[in-house]
Formats: sequence, structure tokens, C-alpha cells
Amino acid sequence: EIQIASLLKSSELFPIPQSVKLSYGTAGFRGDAKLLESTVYRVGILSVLRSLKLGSATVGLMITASHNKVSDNGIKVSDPSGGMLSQEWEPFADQIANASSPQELVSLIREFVEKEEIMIGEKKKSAEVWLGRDTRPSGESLLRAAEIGVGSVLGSVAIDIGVLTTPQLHWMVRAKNKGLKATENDYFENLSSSFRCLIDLIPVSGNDKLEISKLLVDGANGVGGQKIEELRGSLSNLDLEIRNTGRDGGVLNEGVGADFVQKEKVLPLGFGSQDVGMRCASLDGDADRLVYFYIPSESSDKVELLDGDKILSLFALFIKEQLNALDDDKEGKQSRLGVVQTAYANGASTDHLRQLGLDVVFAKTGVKHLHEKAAEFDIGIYFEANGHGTILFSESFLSWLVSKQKELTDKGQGGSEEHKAVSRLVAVSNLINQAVGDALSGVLLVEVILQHMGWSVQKWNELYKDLPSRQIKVEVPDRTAVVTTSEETEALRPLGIQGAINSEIKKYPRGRAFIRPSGTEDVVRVYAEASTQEAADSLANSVAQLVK
Ligand code: NG1
Ligand code: ZN
Repeated sequence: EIQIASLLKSSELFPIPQSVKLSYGTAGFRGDAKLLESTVYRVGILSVLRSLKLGSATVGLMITASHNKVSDNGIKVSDPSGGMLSQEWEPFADQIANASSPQELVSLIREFVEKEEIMIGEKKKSAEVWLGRDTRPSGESLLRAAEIGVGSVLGSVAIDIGVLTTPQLHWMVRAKNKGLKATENDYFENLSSSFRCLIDLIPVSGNDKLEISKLLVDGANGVGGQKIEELRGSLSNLDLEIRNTGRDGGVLNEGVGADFVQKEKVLPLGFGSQDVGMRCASLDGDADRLVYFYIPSESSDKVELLDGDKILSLFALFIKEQLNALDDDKEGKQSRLGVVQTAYANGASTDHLRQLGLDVVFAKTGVKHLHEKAAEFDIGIYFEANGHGTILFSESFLSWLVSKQKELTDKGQGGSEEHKAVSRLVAVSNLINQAVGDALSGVLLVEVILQHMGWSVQKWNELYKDLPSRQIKVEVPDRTAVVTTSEETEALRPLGIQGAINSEIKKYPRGRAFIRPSGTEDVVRVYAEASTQEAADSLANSVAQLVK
């Protein structure tokens, strides 16, 4: 039985602002921070119900609006697995966020609790919710609202873990529920020890050992820059210079960060002609996205971008190299490596991956969709072009690897190529965040692979050449008027628009274009690629005209 009186009382503290319609969207609730208190409070309640439903497992709440502007904020739920909130619960999240009165809120909750058979108030086990936030100034008061939401359901505990990156919180929630050490320090130790392990496994070929060149990091003036600074002390074999940490007056995501660099393809603030040719990396505002870039010449502010697709290709090559070194056939065990992309992946990257003989599958935009598909492989690598991605190892494949490692050691083959390959794969599974895309673990894996290959950033960039592309946002009165197929590559509504888009596409060699409503912003997104930049721009613009 829920304590109606106390719920009614606390929800009266958080009246819902007029005229906002909220949707859980691609990545939780987002919007102007000033309008979000009631939403965050309500998601606090939801998180307790989620925990109770799952046997009082720990659930996470992250307060962030990622790459969006500093005055925005948002909230997303980490399920006990460390993954995104189960999509089955999203409609309930939408309903309670939009309930217009405390009475309506309480009755929706009662109904849901009954339907889901959630037991509230059982003394023996209380729900536990871990709360994290990024560096946004609005985060602190929103966190208090979440705490009140959590506390309004009997027998629940909210624990404030402080300022974190999104992937740190997901990692910690996952570790906690697996009964592993789960503090922020444990997270850092895990990163530095698995990085060290991969460094030690780099083949030494004497003469061509690459001198370790400096990596310049753009921290988006957010939490990622600060955390990578904390991590730096425990890393050897890596020379980092961190800029845009937010401590020198820069504004979060303004002219900086992974989203800016990927979309605009120009250099972020804090970088200039003195950095020509240097290897640079940009994180986004909550450090779950990573892109690399370098400045090709002094004469322009354009950058050569190495986006999520290119990071995916680098990871895939490295993993494939290790899998090839396994004596698979004898075991009768064929390992399955798969990669997952979205419609935003550059066409040239997909061609490249397929030429490598890889199994490439497509998912809808939003990491929850990519993650699900990647989890079907023994090793599944997923990346969005914007730099969000990771590598998933299935439990069964990982335990096979671990027993193989031991078996080879016991047979006295600890120094064999096969043993090294197995050890590298095990280390990658520890280094790379198994819960969500993580810019910090991503940087470390890119850096160690480049050292392993003896590659510069320019050499890496030559894996394939991106097709010129353009993305634009179109503001429309109602973005839900655009409805797409499940692959998101064809618009079903407004009626007739897809036919018009197709006629535009036909005018351009290697032309491809699609539209979809954003799940995080009030816009319709247009993507176009073609054989030249002018053509991609022109295709994007004509499609945008059709949307307006
Ligand atoms: P929307 O706004 O639904 O396009 C954007 C990104 C997603 C994902 C989410 C969450 C693009 C085109 N879309 O979603 O890939 O990262 O934000 O941050 O980059
Ligand atoms: Zn992000």
C-alpha cells in the first residue's frame, strides 16, 4: 500500500509547469532546467518502483543534458544492469511526467504498482537509488528534487554519488549489482590497470617503436575534462594535455566538445594553428561521446574529423586481429564478431567494414537500440557517428576466453601469440565500459591501439575516406508530423514527402538522404551525403526545404 498522503504532500512541492509536454525520448527527459524539477522528482519515484520491481537492485539516476546548452538539463535512468531503462517502462515515465495534478500522479502510480505487482513497504529490503549529476549549475537543486522523489516512497534510500560522467554512473550501478567493487576509485583503477595490461602486450619490434606523442583533449568545459585530469596521474605511457576543463571560464558545450566538432567540423575553442597536425580528442558534456580530429593546415579552422565510425573501424580491426590469432577451429568454436551502426553512419565506413568481411547490422538512433543488437554477438561493437559507442562481450564468450587464458598458461604457453591475443581481448573487456559508451575508456583504447599498430592519427584516418555529408536541424511547429519506418531511412508521413526526397536524391551521384524527428530536441533532423561537399550541402538544403 503506498502512503498516499505523503506522496500527495511531496508532489505538491513540485507543481508541473504549464504547457510542457515531456517525452522520455532518445535519452531520457531533457529541457530547460528551470522547468524540470517536477519531472526529476517524478523520475525519482519511478526509480524506486523500478528497484522494487527488480528485487531491490540498485538503480541509477543521472542528471545531465549531455551536449545540449548549459541552461538545459535532463534526467535518465540506469537500469540495474547498467544499461538504459527498459523500454517497457518508458510509457509509464511519460505518463507520470505529464500528470497534471498530484491526484492524477498518485492514481497513475497506484494503477501501475498494481499492474506490475510491485511490493511497497516490505521492511526487509529497501530500494536503493544512486544519484549522479554533471557540472551544470542546475544539477544540485535538481538532485535534491530527485532525492525527495525517491524518499517519498516508503523504505527507499537515495545515495548522492556526486559529480560524475554518465558512463561512470552506469559503470558503478552495474558493478554494484554484480557484487563488485563499485566506487569511483574502483572505476579509475579498473581503467588504469587494464590500460597498463594492454600497453604491456604491445609487440616490441625494436626499431619502429613509436615515440609516444602528445594527445590534446577537449573536455567540452564539462565533467569529462575534470575526470580525465583525475585519471591522468595513474596512467603511464600516455602524454595528455587537457584543455576546456571548465575551470578557466569556458562555458559547457559552447563552441567546444564532441557534438560541436562532429557537427560543425571546425576546431573547438582553445585550439589553434599551433596545434596543426596534432592528435586531438573531444569529449561531450557528460563524456559518453568521443571523437578525434586533427587540424590539417594553418590556413583554415576546418578539422579532419575521425568520428564514431572511424573509431569503430579501428576497434574492429584490432579485435579482428586478435580473433584471427586464436586457434578457434580446434575448439570447434567460431567466434562471432558483429558491428552495429545507425543510418547516420557514413556510407564509406559501412563499405569499409563490409570489405573487412564484418557482419554489419543497423539499428535505430539511440544507444538503447544499438546496445540491444550488439549484445546478440559474442563480441558486438556499436557506434553512433557522433561518437557514442562501446564493445560488448557476451558472458559466455568472456568466460571461454578466461578459461582459454588459464589453459594456455597451465600448458606453459603463456608467451605464445595465442595467449597474448586472448589476454588482449580480456583486457579490452575490462577497459571498455560494458554498460554504455564511455569517452574515457574510449580514449584509452584508441591510444593503446594506435601505439600497438604504430600509427599516427593521419595514418588511422586513411583507413577509408568519408563521403562528404551534411546534417541540419529544421525547426517545425510539430516534429511528430514526421513518422519514419523502423529503420528510420524512409519517411511515411507527411504523405508524399518520401517521394519528393527520392527525386532530390536521384540528382546526386552517391546521394543518400533521410529525415527523422529528433528524440532529444524540438527539431526534425536532415542527413545527406553525396560525392562532393557542395552536393551534400545542396541535397541537405533541398530536403530541408521539403520539411519546412
Ligand atoms: P536525437 O536528438 O534523437 O537525434 C541525439 C543523437 C543520438 C543520441 C541522442 C542522445 C544524432 C543524429 N542523434 O538524438 O545519436 O546520441 O542524441 O544523446 O546524433
Ligand atoms: Zn552525452
